[in-house]
Amino acid sequence: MNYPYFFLEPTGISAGLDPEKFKNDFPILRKPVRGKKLVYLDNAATSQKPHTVIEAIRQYYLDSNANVHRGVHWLSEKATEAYEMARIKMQEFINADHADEIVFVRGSTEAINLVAQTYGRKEIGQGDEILITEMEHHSNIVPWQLLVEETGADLQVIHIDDNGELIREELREKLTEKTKLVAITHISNALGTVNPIREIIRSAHEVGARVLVDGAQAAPHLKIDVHDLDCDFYTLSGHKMYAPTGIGILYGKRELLQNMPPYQGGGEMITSVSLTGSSYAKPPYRFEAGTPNIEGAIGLGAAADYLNSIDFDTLSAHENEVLDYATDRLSAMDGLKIIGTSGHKAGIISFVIDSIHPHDVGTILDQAGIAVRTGHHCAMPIMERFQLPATTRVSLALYNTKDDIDSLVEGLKQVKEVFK
Ligand code: C6P
Repeated sequence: MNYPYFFLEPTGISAGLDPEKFKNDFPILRKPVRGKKLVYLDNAATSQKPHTVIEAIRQYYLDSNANVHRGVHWLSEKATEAYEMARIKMQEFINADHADEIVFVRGSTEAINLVAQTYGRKEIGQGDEILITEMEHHSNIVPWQLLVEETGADLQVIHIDDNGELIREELREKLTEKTKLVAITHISNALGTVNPIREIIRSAHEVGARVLVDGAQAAPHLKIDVHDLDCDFYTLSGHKMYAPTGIGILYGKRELLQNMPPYQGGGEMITSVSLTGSSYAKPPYRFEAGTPNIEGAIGLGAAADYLNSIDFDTLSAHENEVLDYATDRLSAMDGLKIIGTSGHKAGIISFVIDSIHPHDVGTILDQAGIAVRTGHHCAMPIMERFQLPATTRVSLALYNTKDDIDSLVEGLKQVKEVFK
């Protein structure tokens, strides 16, 4: 890869994975919180950002800030070059066949709404079915509820078992020729379950259904290969994979995007406009109305470079080792119950402890400098399934270590002490 000046070559990362060295790549991790060493275990909400991402954005503003696709001047050319290079980086990151299959959006939420409001409105109608699962984030439920209200289509749901895995028989029963779209998460944000999406995509295609995969939680943990998966749409939120907030991508197969109407109207998504009508640009520009998040796209490209510089097998092995260690240590605690016990998990552990409210757990851990998320995690149907109001969730990134887990366990002992 030839790095222009705004994309710094990621430094100090190689196949041998040294998480302590990774911590040095993330400046915020060296800053104390409440006078304590920060133990950041809320990565599924948003990850911290490496120096190379922060620096790419800084360099962009220092050297080439201008609007994209609009100016003939030097700065605008530089900004456009950086923005389009970021698209190519994301194409390569997920192994899409073409750069025009990558639409920049705000994140997974916007990507799913875009598909619902364009592909969905055009292709799905009365009598058709959309198949989702009980483990979806609200972002992969509500857009489809809005669509079925509008179109008269039907929303079908695959439920989960006590381990937090999809019930396969329901998949077989509910996937029929009426199914027009399957919308499924790659990894559950509240349970950590990794779904067998390759198999689901194949089964869906056999009945003629299209598949949207919500990859918000997968991008930081798994190597994503949309060509190999053969999914029709894949969504991704940059801020969970070490990039800034407010940027993500929608991947769509070229022939699908080409047949989808625009999502929003405005500048840059047209080929011509008169007062009586307009014609629309080709994808991906048709779906990128208005001035885009240029700095975000550049930061996302830099995050893809950062992840690409690490061998994914080594990364997964490290994260799984910390996950297994955390699972063992937490399971050994009296009164602690893990919610989501699938054998196929990545980076996430939800739990309840005694009858202590998760918000109290989170507040006491915070006093010790430990950041976790508590609540329903925007996955209320999962809470209902396990008859819980909330859980405490620990979510890992590549910079987390077994030491972080030891600190967590010590923190939880303090929580138990307070509520003894
Ligand atoms: N989950 C969490 O703490 P956005 O907000 O658009 O970047 O991502 C939405 C989203 C979609 N799908 C899944 C599986 C997700 O986990 C998320 C975001 C965060 O779990 C914030 S609620």
